[in-house]
Amino acid sequence: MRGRERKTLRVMVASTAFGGLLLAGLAGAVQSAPAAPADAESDAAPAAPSVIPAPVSMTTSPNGFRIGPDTAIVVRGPERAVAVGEFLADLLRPSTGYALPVQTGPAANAIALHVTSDGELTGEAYELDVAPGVVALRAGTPEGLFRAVQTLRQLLPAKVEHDSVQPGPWQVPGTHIADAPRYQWRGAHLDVARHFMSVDEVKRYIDLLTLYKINRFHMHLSDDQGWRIQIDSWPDLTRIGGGSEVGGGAGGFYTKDDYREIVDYAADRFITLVPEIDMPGHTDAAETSYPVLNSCRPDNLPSHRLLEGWEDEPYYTGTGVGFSALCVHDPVTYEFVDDVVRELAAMTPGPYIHVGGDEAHSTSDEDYITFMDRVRDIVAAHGKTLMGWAEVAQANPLPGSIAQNWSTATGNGSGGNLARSAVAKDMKVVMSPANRLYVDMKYAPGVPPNLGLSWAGFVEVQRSYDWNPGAHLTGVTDSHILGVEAPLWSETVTNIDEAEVLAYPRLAGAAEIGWTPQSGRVWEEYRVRLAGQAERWDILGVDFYRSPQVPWPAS
Ligand code: TNX
Repeated sequence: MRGRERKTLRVMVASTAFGGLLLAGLAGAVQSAPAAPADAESDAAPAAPSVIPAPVSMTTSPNGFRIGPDTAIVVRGPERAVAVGEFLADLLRPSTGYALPVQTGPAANAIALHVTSDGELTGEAYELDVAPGVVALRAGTPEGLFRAVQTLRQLLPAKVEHDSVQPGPWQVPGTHIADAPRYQWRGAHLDVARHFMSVDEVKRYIDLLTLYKINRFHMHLSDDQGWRIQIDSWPDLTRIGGGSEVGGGAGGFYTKDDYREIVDYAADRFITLVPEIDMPGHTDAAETSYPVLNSCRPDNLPSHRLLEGWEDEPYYTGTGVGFSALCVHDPVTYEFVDDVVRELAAMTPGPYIHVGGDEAHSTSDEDYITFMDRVRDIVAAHGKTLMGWAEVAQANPLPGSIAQNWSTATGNGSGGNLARSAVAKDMKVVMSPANRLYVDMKYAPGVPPNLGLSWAGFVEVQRSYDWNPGAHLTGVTDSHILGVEAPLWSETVTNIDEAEVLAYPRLAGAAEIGWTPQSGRVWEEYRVRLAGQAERWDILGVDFYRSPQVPWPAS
């Protein structure tokens, strides 16, 4: 879609105040806007923008804005809004080569960032207007402004992502956007336990989440194959338990300073870190570190040493699940959990602690409930909201705690019973159905080679995108659903480049599922916008999967 054939993506919106959007349905996902006259001034945009997630409402007009040497970023709002202005400047300066001062005074050619208190815009909602001479971003919070900045970024040519000076022009199409998310939870999960990822790798992953307005980053910090977070009161968790990973590699762990660096990096991008310590199963690395945690097993051995073939192995480096467990009836277990949760809570500014709870196949149902009810009280005592995989709904979590549904079931299927139990217990639900949102599933047989699993089936890009979280499970509707999250388990993934092959393009779709109203999401239109990301990903060095379902430009 080139030249003057510009198009308008329009989710019909009737609103008197932006706070109360009335979606009037999608009148043809993509509508042609009148072609610009042949003599349209040179500020006309060169191509229709491919914004992901699609904004609630977006119209384009012939004339736009050009960033030039005299452009300034003008911020009105609290200090945090100035930081958002600096983020935008840091993004634009390397490729444009312009000074782009961030200032509070007026400018002739301004990108204006304004936190308003008129009450119509709340949370992550924002408005963005682009016209000759001015780009105006308005939101009720710095967070909303930050999301608006990601939209502006995608309205600019992809070459803006380069870290060296590029030739202009730096044209932004004339646009009016009014936007706000469907769900408050738009998450990405990364398993750093099966294979360790360095702080820089994790930051790189966060950078890409940022572009798509993802606002939760869930780190799976412990599993059978490795313990990844420093806990001062149990130092062998990392000294011993940090030293392994799937396949026998060296593993690794985050010091508390490393962890805080990740927390801060995410927070600077308005992303809340959700740390997970998996229990009562998936605990072999902890058991290997501390024999005292093995009082309930023969010879006080860590679980893996009771598995055939692993009797003499110092660590578990395979990919089986369900063989390990904390000892539910030993008081030391709760001293351990309390210490870990206390230290983790103290270094985690976000309100959530994820306690895993999945695949506890070596723990009886009765013991599981006993254990999780104790854990519920521990997490509450440290001032945090409990989150767990949907199995936690077997126990008695507090109202308002969160169940993460990973079942492949739909409709009335029994796999949805845990999520329905969660609803019955006044929990909230985050939807991560494995056959839609698990980005560690292969796309197709043998694709990509040597990466990904297929226990939940093959998940091509359309399958990943084309479903409605609010109509997925009978009895689990939008009033119970906090949002969506795309997990990336790392049994087969040894570094962040491999992670990206699996995550992209599907993670962009997960972000849109979480943000864009259902009526604004149409696969045939989305695949065209997705193709529009290719140039940006190429510049950012994302080794994404070129799905045959998507009309990618020739590379
Ligand atoms: C199931 S889903 C798991 C993980 C695996 C994953 C692989 C869930 C809560 N547990 O232990 O890594 O499948 O796809």
